[in-house]
Amino acid sequence: MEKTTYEMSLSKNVSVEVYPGDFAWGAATAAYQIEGGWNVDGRGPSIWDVFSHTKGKVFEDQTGDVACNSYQLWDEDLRCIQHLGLTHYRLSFSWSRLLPDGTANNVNPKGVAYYNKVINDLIAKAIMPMVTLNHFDLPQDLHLRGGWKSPEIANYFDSYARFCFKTFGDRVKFWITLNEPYVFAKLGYEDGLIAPGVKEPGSAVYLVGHNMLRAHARAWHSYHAHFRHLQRGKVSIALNSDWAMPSDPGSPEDVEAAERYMDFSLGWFACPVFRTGDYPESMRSRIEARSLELGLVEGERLPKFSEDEPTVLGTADFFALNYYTSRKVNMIHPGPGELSFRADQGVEGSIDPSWPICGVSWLAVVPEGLRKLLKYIKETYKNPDIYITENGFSQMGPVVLEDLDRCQFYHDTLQEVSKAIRDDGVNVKGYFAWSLLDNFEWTYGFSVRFGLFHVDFSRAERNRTIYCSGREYAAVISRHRTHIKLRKN
Ligand code: PNW
Repeated sequence: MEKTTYEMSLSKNVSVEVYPGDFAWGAATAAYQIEGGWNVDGRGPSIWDVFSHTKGKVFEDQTGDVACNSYQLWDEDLRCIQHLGLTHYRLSFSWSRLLPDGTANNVNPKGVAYYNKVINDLIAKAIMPMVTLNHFDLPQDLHLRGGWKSPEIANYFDSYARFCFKTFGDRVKFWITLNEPYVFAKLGYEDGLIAPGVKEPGSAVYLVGHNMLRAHARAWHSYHAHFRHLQRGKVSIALNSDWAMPSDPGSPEDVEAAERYMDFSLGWFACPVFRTGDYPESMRSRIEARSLELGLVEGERLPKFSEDEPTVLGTADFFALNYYTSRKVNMIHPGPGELSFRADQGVEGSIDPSWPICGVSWLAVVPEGLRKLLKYIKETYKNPDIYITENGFSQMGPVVLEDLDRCQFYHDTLQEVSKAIRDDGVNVKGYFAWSLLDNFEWTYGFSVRFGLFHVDFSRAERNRTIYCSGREYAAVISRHRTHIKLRKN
């Protein structure tokens, strides 16, 4: 299709010249959201199979049983990836497709063959895979053994990670251990909104977050000790964060509220890994004080890091950031009897009425928040290399293939990223759009579409059709590649 003048001008306006030559231009997906093939070729069940098969959990009781059918249609996905001209593709492994009961005692050869094909096909086209080991879909058998609440999970995860490093690490050079521990722990164990649907406010959330950090750290240390010298790859953990700004920048209370909002979201995981080896001071002191008020023992809710275990400090070779939105923040003053994460945090975020909402209600469009967040990470976490491992814009309701507002969104966002690199000196090394394809958007099912390609879920073929925004993104990548070639000559 001919490019519209509008589209051309948008992509031309992104200042591609500031991106480093080896910048990663990517898109991301996750196994349960795209693969389907939930019960074929020896795959074991995950907590998401169980959750989505439970009535009333997902929009219209939809499931990921088929989703984009990427398990059968990988060739189509590869065509989409090539069409965009991506240099990198972020996917996740389905743990229970590789190890049906979650343990390395029982390997599923068909699962290994599937991911070998995906990885080999990518490499053959000079596209670098970035692999997330676990993106929300814990094997159900491990959940029944205590799952993320059990300390044992770190052993299971470490064995799985070693299996993956050994099997695929000759070709995979970017590993993400876990995706968004904040979202998983908070929505899965505090609010009960996503799998495994546990609602134990103010307690399980910290235990699960802690075990996710322990599991991540174990896997990083395994890579570092046994694989790095041969494979020369990098390992990190994908952390999501809003950018929090004070409701009234002139109010010291609101300024403190915004800081605490960051501590309880990004800092919860980034502070142990990148800064101190422990949780942020504001988390420790608030949770302790409120525990005392509730008559609970100190350290019972927010666990302590054991000195007998490998340290979590320094267990990331780059900073993997998922950014979607921003919040205006102010203090709240919950009663002393309220046991919840929100009460511990003691702040609340709201959406500025001037920010457009795209698709889902939580997703206010604030591209400038990304630039501020990148600068904050540079200053707070020792100027790391940063990969933006997810960022995107959703549609709800009737499908619009000429999605000009999403084109505008990608344009504005990439503009902010280039300012972060050029004007703020942030080491941004890559950008992954969420998502390559419309897919199973967790509790929203297929009603929310994040893809650069539209997927027709009403047809068995699951036809993929590029959106205007996909062409826009492809044009930016192509301009960057041309620019690099010219610079070299
Ligand atoms: C991320 N929320 O998760 C995930 O990594 C993706 O799997 C997901 O599809 C994407 O963002 C878009 O939502 C989130 O409810 C899931 O605030 C839920 C929320 C935020 C992020």
